[in-house]
Amino acid sequence: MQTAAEIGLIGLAVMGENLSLNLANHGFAVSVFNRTTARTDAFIRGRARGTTISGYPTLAAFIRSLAPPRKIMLMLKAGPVVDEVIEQLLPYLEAGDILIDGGNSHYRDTKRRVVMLKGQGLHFVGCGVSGGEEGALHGPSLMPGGSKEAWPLLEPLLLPIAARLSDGSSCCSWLGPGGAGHFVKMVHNGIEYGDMQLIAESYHLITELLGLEHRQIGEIFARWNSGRLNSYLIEITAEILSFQDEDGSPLLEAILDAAAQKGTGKWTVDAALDLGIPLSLISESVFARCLSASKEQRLAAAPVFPGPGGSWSGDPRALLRDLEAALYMAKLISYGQGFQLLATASRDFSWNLDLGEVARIWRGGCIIRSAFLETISQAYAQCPELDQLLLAPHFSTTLNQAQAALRRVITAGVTAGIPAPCLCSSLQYFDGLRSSRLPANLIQAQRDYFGAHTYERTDQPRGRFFHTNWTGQGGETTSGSSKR
Ligand code: NBP
Repeated sequence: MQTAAEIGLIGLAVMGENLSLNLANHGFAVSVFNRTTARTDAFIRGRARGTTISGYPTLAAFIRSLAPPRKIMLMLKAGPVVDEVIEQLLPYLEAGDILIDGGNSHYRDTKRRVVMLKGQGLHFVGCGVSGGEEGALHGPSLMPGGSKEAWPLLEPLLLPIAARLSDGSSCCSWLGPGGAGHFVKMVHNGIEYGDMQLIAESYHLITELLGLEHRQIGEIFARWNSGRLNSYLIEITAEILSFQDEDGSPLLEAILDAAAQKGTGKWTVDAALDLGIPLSLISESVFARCLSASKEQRLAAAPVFPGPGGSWSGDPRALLRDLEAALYMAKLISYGQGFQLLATASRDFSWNLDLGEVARIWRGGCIIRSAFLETISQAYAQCPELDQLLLAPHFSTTLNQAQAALRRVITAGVTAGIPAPCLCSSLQYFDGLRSSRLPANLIQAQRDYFGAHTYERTDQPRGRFFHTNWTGQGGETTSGSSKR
């Protein structure tokens, strides 16, 4: 008789297949189910042949194969599909069973599902999975959160299959209740958007200002990858730049310059707006993809607006040194903004996120993995209550050292008319952050002038609000809706 499986997995597309193989490679008995049975059959006959994976044609048979309390991982298209499958599963489940959603679900959906299933005696865990196909198979970064009661039963299954750091620790850690896991995964993806755009802007500046060939630019990125910019995205950029099409020309040149966005970048920006966090760099990266996708408009505008013209003259080696420093500084600022978003969500939603631990589990397996994340873990280890990552010693020292380089790079780009929205945005944020006085006094005056929204005074304690009858014609009544 077949022994009961330790975990079940529903959804055999690229992520589900690879995660179930990863579980099997770690010795777990895995049952799998997929809506389209032909896919299950092909998997069992193909990649899963000779492993501890068993496939089932019906949900009833799949559920019967699982050891109680059942642990079922959903690797499904995010959205209503997850609710549909939960509905289909409910008649078969018993109190204490655990559902793990490993897809890119919205954190609000996860929070709702945790509450809904708790009412039925079931545990629901929203587990961010990052690392794509390779990560899913060899070790992803896993970001679980939700029903804490499930964690002691899941820990022995999830810790071994996640990526491992050189100190032997696993890139998986319990993050918090409700939608905490999926929120952290969402911010991971937002940071990924920012990193990718910053790298793309650097490539664009090198191409346009220095006129180097793709192979040479690939060598520059490979060199950067051996220094403080060391990361998966810089590494693959070097490889992409050197990759040749069938005719020997760089494949990158043949790829259409219109980037897609699937939603997690937008969700991150939505969350930042909801929580009032200046997540300017990631926001710019989403908008940069939107502008890139407006290819027809750009083609129409190009001949109408010729730009400044002229060629750049300067020391190419100095420009490359500056660009490396500028890229590192902009990256620091992006992560500073991302971690501020995490800190605020943690406080507002009472998640008690361990931000140093978040940085640690992102150091392996996931798309934004990099050496630099260790620096963030160290900053939070030294000061767990750190309010602004950029004020931690390594960060403030680097920003002070690199700001002149960032200004020079941006000046070169702006003068030549080369767009670098995220590099520019990082400097704008930095200059705003280090300004003890901003022109928001005028904004408050304007708001009070036209809408009686009131203002605070510099010569009075915070929290006391004043209204001025600016024209002599308004009354003394103030707006009750926006004292801020
Ligand atoms: P997809 O996101 O393409 O989802 C495909 C799976 O959903 C298939 O198993 C499909 O079954 C199933 N499905 C659909 Br579509 N509609 C269904 C329904 N009404 N009822 C039951 N099953 C249904 O797969 P993926 O790319 O492997 O991603 C899985 C999850 O992991 C997603 O949430 C994704 O955002 C997330 N993720 C993906 C990556 C990545 O690199 N791809 C990385 C990290 C996270 P079928 O075979 O019968 O159509």
